[in-house]
Amino acid sequence: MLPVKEIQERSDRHPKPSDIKFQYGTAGFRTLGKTLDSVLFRVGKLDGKTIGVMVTASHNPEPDNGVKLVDPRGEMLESSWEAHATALANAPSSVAFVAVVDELVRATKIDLSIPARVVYARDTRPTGPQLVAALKDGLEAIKAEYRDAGVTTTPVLHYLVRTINTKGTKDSYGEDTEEGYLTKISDAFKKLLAGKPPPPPLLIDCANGVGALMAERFKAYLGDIFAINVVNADLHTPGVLNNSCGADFVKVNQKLPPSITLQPGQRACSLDGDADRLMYYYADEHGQFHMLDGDKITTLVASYIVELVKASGLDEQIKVGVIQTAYANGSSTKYLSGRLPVKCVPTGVKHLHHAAEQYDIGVYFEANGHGTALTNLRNIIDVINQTVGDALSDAFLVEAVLAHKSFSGVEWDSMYCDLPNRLVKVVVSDRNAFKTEDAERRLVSPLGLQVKVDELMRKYGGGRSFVRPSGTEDVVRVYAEAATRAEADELAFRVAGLVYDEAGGDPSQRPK
Ligand code: G16
Repeated sequence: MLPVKEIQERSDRHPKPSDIKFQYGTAGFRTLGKTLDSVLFRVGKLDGKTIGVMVTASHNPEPDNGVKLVDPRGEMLESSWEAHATALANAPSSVAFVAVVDELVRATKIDLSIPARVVYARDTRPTGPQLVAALKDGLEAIKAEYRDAGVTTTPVLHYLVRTINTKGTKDSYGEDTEEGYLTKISDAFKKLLAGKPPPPPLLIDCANGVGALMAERFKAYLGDIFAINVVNADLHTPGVLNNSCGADFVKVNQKLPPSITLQPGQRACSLDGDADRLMYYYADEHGQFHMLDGDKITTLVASYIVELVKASGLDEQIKVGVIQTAYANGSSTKYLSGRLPVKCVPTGVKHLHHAAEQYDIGVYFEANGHGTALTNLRNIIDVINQTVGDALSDAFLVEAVLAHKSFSGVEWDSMYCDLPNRLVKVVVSDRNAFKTEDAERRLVSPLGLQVKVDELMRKYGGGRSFVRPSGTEDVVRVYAEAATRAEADELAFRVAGLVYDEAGGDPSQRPK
């Protein structure tokens, strides 16, 4: 039996704002933190196995917040649950909310005699504590068993969910603690580096977010084998999170955070606000910045894995594949397609991860640095978080592969040459008017807009552009690449102009 009265009474303390329709986006619910109280009260209601709730808005500005839901295997919530989560979040009143819960219990045959189990965590955003309190109230209302994992990274929460659910089974993934996570990854990294010269110290930009806590903790576990230098680790000054630093800043602006200076030849990387994205870069001999994004990481890791598989004589038995999105640089797709199967799926780790599972070894990275490799190859398996992209574990993987290949940033970068590209955000009145097909590479609505984008693309040699609504910010994104930097910029801004005109915006705000 549902404790209806209790749920209703408590739900009344967390009313849904009547003027907001919550949308389950690319990575869960995400909007201004101060409007999310009712959403937090209402999430986290599955049965039996433990699920995870991460309170974070990742790369978004500090005032935003959000929820990422983690399924019992430690992966992103199964798409079929998104509709249920959306219905729960949007029920207009506590009475309607109870009705939706009741319907959900019936439709999905939830056994109410088994208590729901939830492990939750939050990043360092100022709205986190209040949203966690709303979540706890919701969990108590349905008499769920819960565990507070405190302030930690998204990948650690994914790890905890997988370890809790596999504890004592043949699939056991490790100890269900932060120490278990740190030990598992650092031990595997040390084994991979055995007999190799230690990599040069790595500067890690933590976006002034929770990744700084974990990066600091890793130091003790890495011992003398690998030195890391943690920067942008200010967790107290208001407004600094993801501000002019972090993986998204580097990828979008294609430059170093102003707070960082690199010596010629130095390698460094940036995480995002919840440490599930990784962006590498290095300074060449003239001190010039070069970005090594998710596509470069895919290429490095996938090529290394293919070499390992071949060297072990297993290439007939083991199928290796790469998953990308429309944002993948055309040169990376060309380079990889000549060597192994490459598949394109819509933006969002939830799509990439599931496609990667179709291979014996699936390597996926979004260009923006979200990714991992799903593999059973001995030695490298444990350094990689198998549940979700994990910036710190990915950085260790990169360093191990570079050590094995005796590569510096320069050799890695020269595997292929990026096509110049540009990403532009367009603010429109209704991003839901923009609908896509073909793994987000083509627009189906607004009607006729794709034809205009095609016409523009044809004017640029090697030009490629696409338009898609963001699932994490209230904007439409435009990506363009072309043979030269000037042409890539021009194509991006001309397509952004088309989008803006179509959406009927104020001419003074038109992108230029
Ligand atoms: C989330 C998703 C990523 C996606 C990114 C941007 O990242 O997990 O898969 O690439 O949003 O999505 P969109 O272009 O739809 O806004 P994060 O790091 O913000 O959680």
